[in-house]
Amino acid sequence: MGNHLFDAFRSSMPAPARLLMETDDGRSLTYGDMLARSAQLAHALLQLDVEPGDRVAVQVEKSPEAVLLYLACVRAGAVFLPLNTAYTLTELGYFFGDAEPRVIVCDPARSADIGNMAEAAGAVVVTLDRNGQGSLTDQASRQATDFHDVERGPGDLAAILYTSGTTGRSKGAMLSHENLASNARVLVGQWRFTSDDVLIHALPIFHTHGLFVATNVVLMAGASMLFEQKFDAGRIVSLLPRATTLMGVPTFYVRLLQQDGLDREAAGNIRLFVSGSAPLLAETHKAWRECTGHAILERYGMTETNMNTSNPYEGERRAGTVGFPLPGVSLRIADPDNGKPLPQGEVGMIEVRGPNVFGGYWRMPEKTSAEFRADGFFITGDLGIIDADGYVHIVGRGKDLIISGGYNIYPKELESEIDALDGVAESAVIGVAHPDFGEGVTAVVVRTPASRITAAEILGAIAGRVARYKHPKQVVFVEELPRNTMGKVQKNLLRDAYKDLYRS
Ligand code: MLC
Ligand code: AMP
Repeated sequence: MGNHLFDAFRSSMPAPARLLMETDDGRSLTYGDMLARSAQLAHALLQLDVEPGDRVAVQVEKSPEAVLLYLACVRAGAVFLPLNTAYTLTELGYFFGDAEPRVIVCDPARSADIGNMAEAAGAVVVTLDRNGQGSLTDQASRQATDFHDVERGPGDLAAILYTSGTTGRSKGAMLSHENLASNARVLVGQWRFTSDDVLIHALPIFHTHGLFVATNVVLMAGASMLFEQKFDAGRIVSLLPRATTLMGVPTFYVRLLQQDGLDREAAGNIRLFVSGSAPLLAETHKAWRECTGHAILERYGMTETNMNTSNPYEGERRAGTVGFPLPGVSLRIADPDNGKPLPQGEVGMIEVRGPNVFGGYWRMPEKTSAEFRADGFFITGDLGIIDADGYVHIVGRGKDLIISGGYNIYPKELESEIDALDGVAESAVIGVAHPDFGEGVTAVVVRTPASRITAAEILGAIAGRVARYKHPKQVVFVEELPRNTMGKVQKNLLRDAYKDLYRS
């Protein structure tokens, strides 16, 4: 049977001496190195008693070794479970309790704290730092450089990625070998990736965009990447002449446009700029075209589905749209209440079905069935319309979700934290237009009578509990929240009232 996903990477692997990645601190890794070192890590995982289907939870800084660990998990038949490096210990506690990992890989600086939690969860803790050093790599360095990949079929789990839930409880999206392999294969074809491509990789590798869209596509094409620890606009401009393609969230493009050196010449070697994870403003699309001569290719996806749609490689890349359903993906606009397909041109719920769509939420059968229609379509929570030419437009969200700099933030999680504070009667957390992040997290708070709680106190209280990127950029105090006749907070009125909060 083989190992479905890794065999797919192997089938397009170039000669061992070809470069897979080069880092900003001058390290390089060839495809041959990748094979040998992921084999060593796979052996190390087996020595830690990892069995097929076991979860390996990973909260580590971006490094080549972190990518190798992902591949080692695939090869060892384990389920890779990446976690945002910004997550607090409180947040991690939930993930460990829910996923019950066999192994937790973390930064040495966190191993003492995580060690205590891991013991309770029955997991073993090993370390890996941003330079690729740690107890895991020590152990791996003593292993053989060849490995007989553990057999895994198309439907076996390759990864679980947690995605925040509307009720505040995160849900683990279960992604199979075929979900990942099929999507990467389709994207390689649609975006014309070849082994000659050099991708600037400046995204985090704990979410779908940086891990699967960027890394899997590079591996599936036998291409290479300039692997950046984090996004630095000035540096990216200096790398453009050495690359052929860039993938980013809209904030990347907004920030790059502010750089002096960005022009047609600087972007002359690039054949493709891709944007996704959040809406790219039509004005950014236009400004980019004027500055570099390139039309950014916008695509649409989500953790649960990988990529669903893409603007065309050849043909018009229409600003403000996410293009056409990818080959193999069925996409319909449906009545949100009953899933009945709506006529072309009407706004409704975007629903998708295909080999890219996940199998369900980890140990949450009710939540899974609530988000699938009987005929297998997944209810994305995004509202859209298909225009007369077939382009999909995302016009809003049926879910109460904020996307800031490409990260998802569910208001409910913050509202629960803020409402629990002494001196707070209630709160509503909203996303407000933000020039850098797209949406800025904003807390609208009603104090209890006589309370003098301040914004700084509120932010201080949530500091150790929720990741920093989720923190409100501003807290505003009001006497009461607007409600409709049903008593529901009218967030649309709040969004309107504060729409200029971040405009300078
Ligand atoms: C960082 N900060 C953010 C933030 N990122 N605040 C709000 N929104 C964000 N996205 C805060 C930090 O907490 C910190 O706060 C301060 O900004 C500076 O931190 P930093 O690390 O220096 O930030 P910076 O490097 O500037 O990061 C911005 C960014 C980054 C846009 C480069 O957020 C990023 O890489 N975003 C990409 C996210 C992504 O990959 N999404 C894909 C999800 S998959 P303080 O208070 O400490 O100063 C998906 C599916 C799909 O959505 O379709 O792709
Ligand atoms: P996540 O759960 O982090 O994977 O985020 C997925 C969500 O990001 C989707 O449901 C959309 O709301 C949003 N998204 C992704 N790509 C785009 C895009 N190109 N335009 C608008 N929204 C997007």
